[in-house]
Amino acid sequence: MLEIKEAKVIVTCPGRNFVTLKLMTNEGVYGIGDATLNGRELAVATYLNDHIIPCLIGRDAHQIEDTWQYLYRGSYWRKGPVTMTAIAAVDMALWDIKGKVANLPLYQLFGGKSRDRVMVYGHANGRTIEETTEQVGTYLDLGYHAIRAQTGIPGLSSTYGVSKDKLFYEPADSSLPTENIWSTEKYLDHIPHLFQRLRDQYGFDVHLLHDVHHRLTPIEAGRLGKLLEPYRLFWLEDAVSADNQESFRLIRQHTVTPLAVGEIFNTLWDCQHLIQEQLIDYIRATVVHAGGLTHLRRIADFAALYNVRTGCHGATDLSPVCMGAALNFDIAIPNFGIQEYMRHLPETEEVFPHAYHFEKGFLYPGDSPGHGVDIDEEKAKQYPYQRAYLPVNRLADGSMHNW
Ligand code: EZ4
Ligand code: CO
Repeated sequence: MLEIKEAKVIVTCPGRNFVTLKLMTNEGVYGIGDATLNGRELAVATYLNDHIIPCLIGRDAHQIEDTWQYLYRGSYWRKGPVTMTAIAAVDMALWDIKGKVANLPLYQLFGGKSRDRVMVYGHANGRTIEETTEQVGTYLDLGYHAIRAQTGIPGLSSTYGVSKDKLFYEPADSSLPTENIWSTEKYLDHIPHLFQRLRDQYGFDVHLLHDVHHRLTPIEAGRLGKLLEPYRLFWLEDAVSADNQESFRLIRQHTVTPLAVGEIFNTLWDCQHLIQEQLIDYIRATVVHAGGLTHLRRIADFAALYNVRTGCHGATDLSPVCMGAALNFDIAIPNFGIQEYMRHLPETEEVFPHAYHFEKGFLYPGDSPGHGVDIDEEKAKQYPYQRAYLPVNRLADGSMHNW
């Protein structure tokens, strides 16, 4: 039997924090899984070290489904970002092992390629519409076919999605949460001008996306979707918080702008109604935060029944390990839509050598066995963990708002 013999959790900060689980077997083959939960990294490390790893030693590394069920049902306490990220890490590592044993890239185990390449989008952002427009031009020059555009809002000193660095976006910027101030009124007045400018300058051949980052109410989101209809967005992301899935019904009643949501979802239960009632067009759950490949494939299959396509989260806090796993998933499933891709810093790339590569707006998973991503433990040791939080958001009167 291929037995899990040893496991370790590697916490490293090559430009930002990443948590990685490494599972070793009695036959020498090992697998790795991403376990990074931005701003709550050590909670997952503890969950793995103290509560999961003791149960894994001696288990059959080939029994991925049974191990998933064991960790999900067997904990009694289901769901939640910490639990599901920890389960995802185990699941990714076990799929990696299975791929290596079979000597096949994971997409082959998922039924083979459904497409030759994976369309990705990057984040263009600037403090002003002019700056964002310029940045969209830079992405076009890099060959992107899809670009998310965000801009600073006049009268607000900082806005979600606007960063100092251009091809790298890191919102977890401080050892205690930074405080931002938000105004929905100012935002709603400004955003349509951005997309008008972008369409005037670049036409309709490029896919444009926008992320609202959970800041509107359903009726405000309906209004924004309607205002943006002339600019034909690929999607409007996280228009409202999806704690209440019914919220999306109200948005749908007012706009045909396609809707995407799900980067903070952990299970199929978070999007069951959104999918079944066709209230969204793209589901953004990804491997690391939604219970791994085993559970994400289940979400995607369910979504396929309702014409909902995938658009996996792929910001910088999703490690190259998650990206390698996501790309093997993206290239294999029938209802793939798009993959988010924010570049990692060179230090991160060094710690995580990977088989995937970017070319002219597409990512290719490569043909290495498993998910095709490894970790250089010696290099990882050079970058100790640094506490970093995502910002918090308040309205002008001091009320807490969604960040
Ligand atoms: O703010 O990944 O679409 N991407 C995003 C991200 C999230 C971060 C949070 O960790 O909304 O930039
Ligand atoms: Co987002």
